[in-house]
Amino acid sequence: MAEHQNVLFEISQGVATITLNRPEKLNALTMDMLHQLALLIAKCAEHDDVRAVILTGVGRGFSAGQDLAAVQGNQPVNFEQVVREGYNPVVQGIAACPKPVIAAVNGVAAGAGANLALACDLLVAAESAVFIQAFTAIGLMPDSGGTWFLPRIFGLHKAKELAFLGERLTAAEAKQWGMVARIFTHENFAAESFQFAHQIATLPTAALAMTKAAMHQALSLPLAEALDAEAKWQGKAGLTTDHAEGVAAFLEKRKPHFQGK
Ligand code: T3D
Repeated sequence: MAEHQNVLFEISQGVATITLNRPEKLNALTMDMLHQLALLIAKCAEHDDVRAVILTGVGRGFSAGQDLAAVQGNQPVNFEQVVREGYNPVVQGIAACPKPVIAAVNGVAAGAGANLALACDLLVAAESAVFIQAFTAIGLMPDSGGTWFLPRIFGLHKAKELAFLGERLTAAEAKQWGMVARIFTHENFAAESFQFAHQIATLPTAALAMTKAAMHQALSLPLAEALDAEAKWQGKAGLTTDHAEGVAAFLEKRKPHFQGK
């Protein structure tokens, strides 16, 4: 496992695991950690051995968001710059990554920590995980894509309720809303999260990349243009080795072996 001070990175069986490693501060994020995250996500995007990515945390927190100690002091901090240079590249990196990115939310996810999880393609959560839009409590507003993701997941009014009140959303509630795909017990969380990611890594991941790109595109397209884009993406999907393998496996009544190509 390669170690950057507060972010760990490992690739195993087609799954890259990026782990926030500052448990004594609930993985509160520093600018250095955000830069490391952006670099590691870009590495996963490029790396042929990586077919799925897990983002998780060590200890009882996924991430408590911005390290508030780092932005408190005598000098006013330029929050616009922190958001533009720290958080936005991570969110954009996850969105642009042609590999499925899974947030394995092991515990509390607050502020930007919650919204980095929402930026991922799928979320799994420990029973004890909670999501908190903690911004209002410190006189800020949601960032890291919160204003984009929350209304899309919850609808406008529930999104505003979560953002305004900053109340805890439990893992069970998040699953009811469709935001969390699976809930695992705390004891088996790491193993079950890895198993889930590994299952996804064995799917036709080139087609998953196209699905992700097409869905993100479609969010801002009229139906006719989304249909046009779908036709183009499907044209590419139809040329993949995995498509040929999927059809052959169906006709031969066997399990397909997809390579992500
Ligand atoms: O530049 C900018 O600021 C703009 C960008 C903003 C993005 C954001 O993310 S703004 C939102 C920042 N996050 C928060 O406001 C959350 C603050 N934390 C909390 O509200 C609570 O810690 C939690 C609800 C997440 C968990 O509560 P609890 O009771 O389980 O744990 P705790 O005792 O509060 O925290 C444990 C330790 O982590 C503690 O350290 P200590 O006292 O034992 O040495 C605490 O200070 C530290 N910690 C928790 N969150 C942060 C933090 N340290 C620095 N920054 C934090 N965000």
